[in-house]
Order: sequence, then structure tokens, then C-alpha cells
Amino acid sequence: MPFKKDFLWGGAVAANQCEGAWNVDGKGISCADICTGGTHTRPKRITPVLEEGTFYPSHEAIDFYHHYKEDIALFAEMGFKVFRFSVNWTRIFPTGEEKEPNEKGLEFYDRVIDECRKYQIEPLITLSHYEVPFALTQKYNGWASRELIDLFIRYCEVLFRRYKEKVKYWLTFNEINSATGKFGGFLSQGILNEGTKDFMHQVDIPQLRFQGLHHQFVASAKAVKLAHEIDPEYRVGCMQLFATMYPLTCNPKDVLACQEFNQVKNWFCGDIQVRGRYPGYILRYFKEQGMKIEMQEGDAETLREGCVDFYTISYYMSGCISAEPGKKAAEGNLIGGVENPYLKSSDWGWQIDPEGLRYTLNEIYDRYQIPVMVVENGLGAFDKKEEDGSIQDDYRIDYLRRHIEEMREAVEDGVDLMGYTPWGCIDLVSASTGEMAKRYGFIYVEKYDDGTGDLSRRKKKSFDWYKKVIESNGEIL
Ligand code: BGP
Repeated sequence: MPFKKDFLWGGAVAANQCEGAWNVDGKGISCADICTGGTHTRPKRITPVLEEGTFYPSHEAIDFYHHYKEDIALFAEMGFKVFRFSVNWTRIFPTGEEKEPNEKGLEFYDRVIDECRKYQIEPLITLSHYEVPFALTQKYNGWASRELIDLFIRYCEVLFRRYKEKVKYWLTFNEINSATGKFGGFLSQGILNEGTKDFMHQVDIPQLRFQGLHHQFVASAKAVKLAHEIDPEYRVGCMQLFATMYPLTCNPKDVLACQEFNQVKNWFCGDIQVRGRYPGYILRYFKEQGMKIEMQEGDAETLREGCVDFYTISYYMSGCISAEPGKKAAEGNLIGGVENPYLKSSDWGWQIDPEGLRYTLNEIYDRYQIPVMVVENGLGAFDKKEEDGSIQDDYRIDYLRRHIEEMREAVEDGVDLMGYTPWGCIDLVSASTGEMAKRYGFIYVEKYDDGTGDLSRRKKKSFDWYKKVIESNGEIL
């Protein structure tokens, strides 16, 4: 079964991981801008007071802010039908609370959107991709406070009205469910608790994260309703980090432990954004965890009325869940699980599982019966330049090929799959480690973790491979 003829082939980036120009043209400081560089073993630090002489990866990133024309032309050369990027909230409202939006910030995104449309590339805009204005962290502790709902909606309204004729697809919160775990508190919600020093060792208060999630659910639902009022053609999706987990053994205890993990980590946020209400299993979880979520009059109705039009995921790896403590932990995209003896891992220890993507897409579509899109998938790897300067990233081609094959199987299984935007279609800064060395792109960027590099771009072997994939609508892999 081939992919449908209007299948949205493309690629994905995030503002804070590629734009740079962190304080240019009126942009304010986002939470990403106070994170230092790091590595797989040395966590990136969170420094509310920026340090002289310290390297902050988001400050220049790969300078997409000044290279966007060249980069989008390269995406067009590969034949992109869609380009997923985020608008950095702090370019539009530097502190999040200005009465009027920052016109220069809007003008940058005018240019990016016009450049995409010049090549008939559909923009797919993420409204919040780990870019909470740091001023809102300082004043409200981020999404822990309900004030962020109205501030976020004001930001959304500016964009929905500005891009009415030019944009069709929107995503509210990137990996909204990352905040079901301790890494998502700061990364996704801008919650920074006293005593937090670095990304891997945050002072974590689950009550604040799950209250923050409620505020984000209400904000997401309000954004969906507002978008549909402003332009009935708008399609708004949710975005989940899908960390697929299998029971480590057929022991019913492992199966139940795995079910609970999947419910809380993988299904909970999507259930609310697609079905419009809190599921019973999470109410039991809150009770068992001693959490009480404050809800206001009208919230339940807002959630019911603000269900999303489509469901999107990031999918990189899978893991296992064991009811027994002390099993060897695996690594993964913010959520790890236990090692699966049948799978190999990436250079960063993420377990590679293409068949897991077919399994996951089936589970999702069976549950929600709305269009699904894979908006992140890819292999972070150490790319090395050959003598002739080429990058022979056959390992990345192999990873992507196997995942596309399994997406094709999922389509054959009846899944309504909208599109595919591999993550980091151009090398950019890693979210979890803050490093450039973890490269994902079809395009190599001369930028290194010591801050050096002339930012020049060059095609990897996977560039021409992906171009053929798109030309053949997924037939030639
Ligand atoms: C997801 C984020 C992306 C991207 C990706 C790869 O969590 O949505 O922003 O960063 O993971 O992860 P990393 O950059 O940590 O390798």
C-alpha cells in the first residue's frame, strides 16, 4: 500500500535549536537561552544569571535566523512538501507580557513562511517548542501558574490572525507529555525550582508539573477553539513524545507495570487533547501519588470543546518495563525504561526499534481514529568527514529507511498517516545534551561544541537518498 499522494514529506527543527540570534531584533530570553552546552556524560547547566565566557548553544545555534533562505532552498531541493519549525514565543513577546507584539520578530517569521511558500512547502508551526519566556519562569514559575494560559492564548491569537492565508497546520505544545517526567518540568513548562543546578539533576515537584499540564491542556484546547474561529481551514494538532514500552517479560506483573507506564507517560496527555476529558486511570494515579489538580469552573467544558484535529508524535526508540527494581536502565528521549536484549542502541544509547513504530502507529490509530503524523524521527550520531569532505551517513539512511518501511506497513494496516518530518533535517543543537556533536541532519553544518565553525552547510549522502524517497513518494528506499 503506497503512501497517499498528498503525503506530507518534510523535515523538522525548533527555533531554540537552530535560529541563534538569541537577543537580536527585540527577542527576549527564553528558558533555552540560559542552558549551557553539555555532552552525553556532562549535563547542560541551567544558569539564571548568564556567565561571562560560558558557551550557550542556543545563542548562535546554526544561525538559521540569517541562513533561512539558503536552508529552505536546500529543503526545497530535497522536495519537501512540509517544513516543521517553531515560532520562538520570546521573539513575539520578549517577556511574555508585553501589551503589543514585537513587530521585528513577526517580520522574521513572515520571511520564513514566505520563503517556504515560494517553494510550495507547507509550514507546520509548533507554537511552543521548549521556548518558555524566562521572564515567565522568574515571575510565575512557568506553567505552574494559571496566568500562562491567557498569555499563551494572546501569543497564539497574534499568529493565528497574522498567518491566516499562509499557514494551515499548527501544533500547540511540543512533546507536552515530557512533563509527566522530571525532565519536562523546566524544558517544557519553564518550571525552575529552588536548588536546581543542571538539566539532569533538577529539584522536581510532580504536583507542579501535573498542575502545569492541566494549565497547558486548557491552553491547548482554547488555542484549538480560537484557531477554528479565526480560520475554519486551520488544522491544529497535539504532539506527544511517544516512548513506546514493552513488558520485559510475560510476567503479568511486568505487563501491568508496562500498562501503567504507557497510560501515564504515553496516553494520558493525548487522551485529554483528543478525547477532551480526564481518563479514570489518571485520577487513580493522582490519588496514589497524593496529587490534587486544581481545576476551575468551565475547564472541563473547555477541554471537551477544544479537541485537536490530528495527532502527532516524536518516535526515536523503544524500551522495556519491569516490575522488578534494579534492572539495567536504557537511555532514551527523556524517558528510558529498561534495556531490550533484542535491540541495538545508537551512539547515545537510544534503542533502535523500527517495528516499534509500526506497532505504535497501530495502537494510536486504533485508539483515536484521527489522522496521525510522525513529526520527529531520526538518528543522532557522530558524523565524520571523509578525506574528500563528504559525509557517508549510511547508518542514518539505514535508520530512516527501516522506519519508513514500517510506516508503510502501518499504512497497509489501515493507519491514516498524514506525513513524516524527520527530526533535525539540518544539523542543530541537541535538546537533552546541548551539543552539536549529536548530528541528525541531511545537511551537515560546520559548527562545533567549542563554539567554532564557519556555519557553512554541506549535503550528506542522506540528502540525495531522501530526495529520491520523496520523489518516489516512499517507493524508492
Ligand atoms: C525531542 C525534541 C526535539 C529534539 C529531539 C532529539 O525531545 O522535541 O527538540 O531535540 O527530541 O533529542 P535530542 O536533541 O536530545 O537528541
